[in-house]
Amino acid sequence: MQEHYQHLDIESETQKHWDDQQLYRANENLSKEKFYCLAMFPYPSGYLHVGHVRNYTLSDVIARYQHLKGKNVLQPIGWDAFGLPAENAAIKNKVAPAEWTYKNIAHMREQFKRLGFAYDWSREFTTCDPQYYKWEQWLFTQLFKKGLAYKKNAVVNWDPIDQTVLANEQVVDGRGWRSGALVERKEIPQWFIKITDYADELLSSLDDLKGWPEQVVTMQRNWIGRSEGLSIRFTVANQDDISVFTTRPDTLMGVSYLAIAPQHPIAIAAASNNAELQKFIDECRNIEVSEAALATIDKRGVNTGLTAKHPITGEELPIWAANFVVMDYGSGAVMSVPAHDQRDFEFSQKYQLPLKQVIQTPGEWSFEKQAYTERGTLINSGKYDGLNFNTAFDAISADLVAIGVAQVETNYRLRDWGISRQRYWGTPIPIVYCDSCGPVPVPEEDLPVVLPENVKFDGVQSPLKNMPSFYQTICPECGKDATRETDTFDTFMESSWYYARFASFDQTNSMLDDRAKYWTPVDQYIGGIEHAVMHLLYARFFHKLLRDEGLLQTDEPFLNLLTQGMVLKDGSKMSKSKGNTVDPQVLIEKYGADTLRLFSIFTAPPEQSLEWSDTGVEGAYKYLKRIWNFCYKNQQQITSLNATDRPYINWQDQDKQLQAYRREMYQLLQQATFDMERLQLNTVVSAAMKLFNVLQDVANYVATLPESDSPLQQQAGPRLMNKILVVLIRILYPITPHITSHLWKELEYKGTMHTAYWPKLTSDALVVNELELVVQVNGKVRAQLTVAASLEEDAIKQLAVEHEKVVKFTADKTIRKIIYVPKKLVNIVVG
Ligand code: ANZ
Ligand code: ZN
Repeated sequence: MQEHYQHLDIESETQKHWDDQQLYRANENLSKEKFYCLAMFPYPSGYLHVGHVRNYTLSDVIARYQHLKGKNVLQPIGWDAFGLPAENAAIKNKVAPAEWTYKNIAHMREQFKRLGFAYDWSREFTTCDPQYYKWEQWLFTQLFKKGLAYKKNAVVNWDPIDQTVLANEQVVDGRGWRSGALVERKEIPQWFIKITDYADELLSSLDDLKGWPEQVVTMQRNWIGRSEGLSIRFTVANQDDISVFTTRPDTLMGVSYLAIAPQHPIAIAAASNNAELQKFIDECRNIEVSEAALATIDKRGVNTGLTAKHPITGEELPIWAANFVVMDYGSGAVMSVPAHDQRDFEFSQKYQLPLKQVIQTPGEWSFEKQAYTERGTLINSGKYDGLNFNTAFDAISADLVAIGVAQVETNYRLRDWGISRQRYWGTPIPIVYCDSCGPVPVPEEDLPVVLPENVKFDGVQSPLKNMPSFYQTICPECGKDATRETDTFDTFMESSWYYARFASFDQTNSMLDDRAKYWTPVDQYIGGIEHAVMHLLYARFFHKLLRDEGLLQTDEPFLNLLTQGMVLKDGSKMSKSKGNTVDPQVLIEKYGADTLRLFSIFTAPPEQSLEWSDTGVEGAYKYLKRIWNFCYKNQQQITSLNATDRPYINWQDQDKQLQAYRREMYQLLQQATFDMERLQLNTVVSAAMKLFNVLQDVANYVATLPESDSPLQQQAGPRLMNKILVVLIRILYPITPHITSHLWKELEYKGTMHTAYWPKLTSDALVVNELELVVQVNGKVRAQLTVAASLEEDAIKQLAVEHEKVVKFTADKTIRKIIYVPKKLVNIVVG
């Protein structure tokens, strides 16, 4: 054993051993429980940053821990290779996106290897490989045949100078990033996938995602945005009826006007003899109407001059075209209730439209200032007076349904997923346009439609658009001349199913096979909160599409989700422009991968942001050096102990102080195990650090013990030291796998680190320092719980809640409160 901790030698030697032995190759094994651990795959930007270090270390720690627990673990890695940065680099540096991307991948792969992640490298793939995107194209053609993929007009950002479509990221302050031209909005035909067909299921199966952060579930729920309401028909003299969608039919008697979208057919019809209205409609065409914008835009409108009949009072209500009404939600028309809706209120103030209060306010309410938007008891509503929201909703909808002017309706905020991109560096959309047959999907035997990689950029426009060798083809149905679609897929398509492809990575006959049914769902998924909506929603959607193709058998792709926090420097996000980035490569050289891994795990709980600090990194390095030095000093004693058969020690008969140290070890092990399970990984390191202190205390104490005649007593001290060390090494292994694997070998422990198990708690270990607690549910005793006395309150509560005898009484209830009376009882209050 080397006297000093030589991280570079140790790490390269260990990594070589892993590679040679192919230790992390995964295979299907039905005799073991599987564990699929996955961190969101990286975009090959070209260099490794500290955010990567954190993200992929978290995943690796979990994967290695699950392996120690005896699970059959899969941890793969690949590259999310399509996307705009490659194109921008191509335009700037005159290098083809493919070449740029492959070079970046090669560089980053080496950097990843230096960090010692337990990947099954045999499964590595990149999404720009035709063998990968072929199956995405195939799936698209299946969706097309099922009517789940369709084409319609949609608005894009148009750069009038470069004559090209811009991605949102290429629009800077409303101008094209290269030309500086004011970006226009233009309608062009684009492909969509019907995610709205799955809206209900995407919403309801959120309830099954118990292992997801509540925050992410809520964001998805809001994004899908389900609204239950009523569609009400208003008649308009000499025109078609106008349907409005409302979630507040209880306010029907407070309606003072109708507001319709500027693109509403009635507005367009009315504009033919109303120049002011026509001008307004034209102006609105160029304004973006995002959800967020809607609430805050300056409310504007024009009276159409038409009126609509109130279905109950018969009153004639003015119809206004208004910019706060969007055409593609509900029916593009609103019954406006200024007293109880803020947008309607602002509009009515501006155009002096009447306001009628129909909901009682709790106290005084100044209707000059704002609307009262809470639900409440109805007033000024004739026969409906006195009803509350629910009874009014039911009564009014029953009456309107009875006279045939309304129906109950559900609407979603979620829109169909527009997947066409007018960019080059993406998966070609496998469609051929034929004058006789229309759009024809490319047949399976002609897939993949390969993206030409050797291209030159002339300006920003996709080279495909000027490449007859790509787009000229013949129709697969009638054989006549035809042209290919030159748009490519949104790159969220590739990241929506890669997790499943890792299982069937080398399958050439189908998109997925039975191995995907074995490995999915992913047991632990790890990634940034910035993917809370789009990526995670699209992947959930794809999982259901693949299930409905018969390729998968579960409903959800990711069982547990960990969203790691950001890495900060001096309190702010690291960025090249701020000049506060840290290059992990330099630190790997100087301190080693283990130090970097240890630092990024120890410094903060996984979900919280991590403040980068050079002294922190230095501290992690010192800790590993101290462990190394301890092992070096005691190597002889330990290896000789490990070489002999060791007689059984009855610890009850041993020195009281040694017994106390032994208990401490098991308490720390219990804490570390508990924290590993709940992914509170930073405190696993705290436990390991405390354990190392105990180890040193034991060593010092043993040195003071007098010689004993009993060989067993003589051995007890060293045996305990050895035990603590081998527990410590295994607790640290998932976090710092190189040094621990190396020490395992040097100290001649049985087998290898790879075949070792996570240390078990010995049943007698905590005897003296254990607590017997009573667990109650709603005050009734339901279980007894034995815990280490040192266990923290949170951990105790959690163990109580998870106790099998307790679960029976809480299963279908909500836990309201957990009361802990120290050393006596835990009372779980459910309702
Ligand atoms: C009358 C009313 C009275 C409304 C009231 C609200 C409060 P969510 O929950 O988002 O579904 N609305 C309907 N279609 C619209 C469109 N195309 N553009 C803009 N606004 C639209 O919101 C439903 C409510 O948003 C509907 O209920 C409607 O206004 C408005 F005191 O109807 B409400
Ligand atoms: Zn044809």
